Amino acid sequence: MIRQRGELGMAMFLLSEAVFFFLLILVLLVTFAWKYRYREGQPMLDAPKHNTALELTWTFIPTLIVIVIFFYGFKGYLQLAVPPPDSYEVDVTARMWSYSFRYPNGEQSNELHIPINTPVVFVLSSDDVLHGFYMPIFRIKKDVVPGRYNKIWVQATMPGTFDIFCTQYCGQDHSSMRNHVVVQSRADFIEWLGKLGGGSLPPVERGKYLWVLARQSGGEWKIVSDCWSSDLTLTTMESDAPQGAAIRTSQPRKS
Ligand SMILES: [Cu+2]
Repeated sequence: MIRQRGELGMAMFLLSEAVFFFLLILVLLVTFAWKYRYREGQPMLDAPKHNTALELTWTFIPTLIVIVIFFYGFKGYLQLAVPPPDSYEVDVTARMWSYSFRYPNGEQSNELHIPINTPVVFVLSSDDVLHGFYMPIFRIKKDVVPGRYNKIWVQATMPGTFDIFCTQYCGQDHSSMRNHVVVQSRADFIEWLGKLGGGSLPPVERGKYLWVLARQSGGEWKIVSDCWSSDLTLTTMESDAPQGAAIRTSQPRKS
């Protein structure tokens, strides 16, 4: 997620915190080094060996602080890990050394396009080895592991074209395994999706694909709204689900 506001505040907080503790530790270090420096003729005193009150204090207070930090961290982790239920779903397939993207209407592209202000969940799979799906602009990175589906989601808040990288060394052309994500308005996105039109598959294959898609999703298949899909076939296959909601589930999974 792009959070422009708040990011500067967070950076200032971290910086001031770092400066505060740096100065505190430095001043205490110099002060005590000076105060307890070696002096000729001064008798050596016994150092204190045990202080229950002190030890309880420095155990419990940090424990409480760590619990609070964990609570906020876990909240953030859950937000990152669990996509909103109405997310738009894009399948990302990684292979040596490129990405391809498949949208809920079955269309496929080599460049990623997503609509703005919409939660988009990426279902990651690999055709061969381990890759790392990384979009620095959204501060998200997730491994693409052969034999399993990983998920990561974003909600873009500004339009533009941004980088996608692979972060796992996946062979000879790993460094050229780069791509782009184009964030565009919903209208532009739908227009672009429509232009992929008829798609990458020949008609017979496409029919088969749509049939499998509808069969696999069974009763679970909820939506296909006109505004999201250039694909009327799927909409008419729909039986009792409400019309006009966003697309939920999508692609037939490789078995
Ligand atoms: Cu890779």
